[in-house]
Amino acid sequence: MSKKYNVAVVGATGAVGVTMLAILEERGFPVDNVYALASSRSAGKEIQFNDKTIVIEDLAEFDFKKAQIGLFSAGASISKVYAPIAAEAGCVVIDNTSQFRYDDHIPLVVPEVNPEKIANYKDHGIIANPNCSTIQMLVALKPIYDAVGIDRLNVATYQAVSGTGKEAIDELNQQSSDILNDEIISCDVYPKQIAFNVLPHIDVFLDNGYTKEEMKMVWETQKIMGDDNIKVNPTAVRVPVIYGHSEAIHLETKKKITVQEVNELYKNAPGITVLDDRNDGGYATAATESAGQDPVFVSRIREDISHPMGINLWVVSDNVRKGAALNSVQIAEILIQKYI
Ligand code: NAP
Ligand code: 12T
Repeated sequence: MSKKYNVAVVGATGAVGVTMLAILEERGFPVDNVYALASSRSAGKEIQFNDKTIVIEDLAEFDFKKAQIGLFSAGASISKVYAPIAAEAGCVVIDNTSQFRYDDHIPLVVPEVNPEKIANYKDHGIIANPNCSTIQMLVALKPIYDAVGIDRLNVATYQAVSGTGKEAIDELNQQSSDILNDEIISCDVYPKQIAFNVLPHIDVFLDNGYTKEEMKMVWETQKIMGDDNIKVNPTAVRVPVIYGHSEAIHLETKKKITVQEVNELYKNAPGITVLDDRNDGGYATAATESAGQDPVFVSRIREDISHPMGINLWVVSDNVRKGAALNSVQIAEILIQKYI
């Protein structure tokens, strides 16, 4: 009989945690016991996993000696406290928060880009999962980077509210309904109206005028590509979409590459689906193609008419799946195939 693993999902009642459980089930991950952990508010509630009823447990009371793998998505402050405790107990942590991503000794992994870094889990027993916007961008850029190099990129994101969590999904739905019914709206999660609006602000503002979400794309791209010289100029924007981040990416490559060559590269690229018919509707959008699906969709591949080394891409993917839960489960699959 092949080996089975005990898996703890931390933040199991959240937008990402629920999807982690669904993806473990869908992909037939070899689970022996699954432990669904959340705050004391959720402890005692029941969920279904592989036709079994699982009772949600309080994270604060859980003994991590019982698990070999911990999938964490309950926020950075929770990971800061509990990931080292889990790792110390012998449970390898795959962490979805920003807590450990920029630590030199902790691998930051996109399986299609740098799977070999998973081996470094041994340093601290923790592997970090990148930010959703970085993951889908790097899946799309890796084939081009390997073929011709990338000097610089400009990117504007159009990010779904599910990236913030379940309360943000509720806020978008409630504001939309209130506005359509001529009621007064309330803004609790975001500082301004998100329904029927666009906000140039994700995560906190930093001293350089960029937001932390924007700087994550800079720091994480350089770390994952292993290239401190790649220049990244991001603008991260929240849009009233529930699932699926979109990105307009403008690349400057080191050697000239044509649209036809990019299409050729994408034919054998893992995790990518090209949809680029250059006619009405012949492109991917967040709600119609990416929501609930695994691939990173690439559309609108064009040579930049203003720059000799420029290529433009439109990249769309489900932020909760490939941007978080799926990427973590793919890391766990490699971990068990090769290392534990
Ligand atoms: P969410 O829908 O708000 O869910 C938060 C989860 O954390 C819930 O399960 C919640 O449990 C749990 N939690 C909160 N406080 C806790 C505590 N004191 N002890 C134990 N569990 C606690 O948020 P989400 O969208 O799933 O995101 C969760 C985190 O994942 C984010 O903060 C972020 O760090 C990370 N994330 C990463 C990415 C990425 O880009 N890779 C994307 C999205 C999210 P209760 O239901 O009991 O409150
Ligand atoms: N603030 O994992 O609000 O660093 O969309 C992911 C998503 C932080 C993270 C968001 C965020 C993260 C968001």
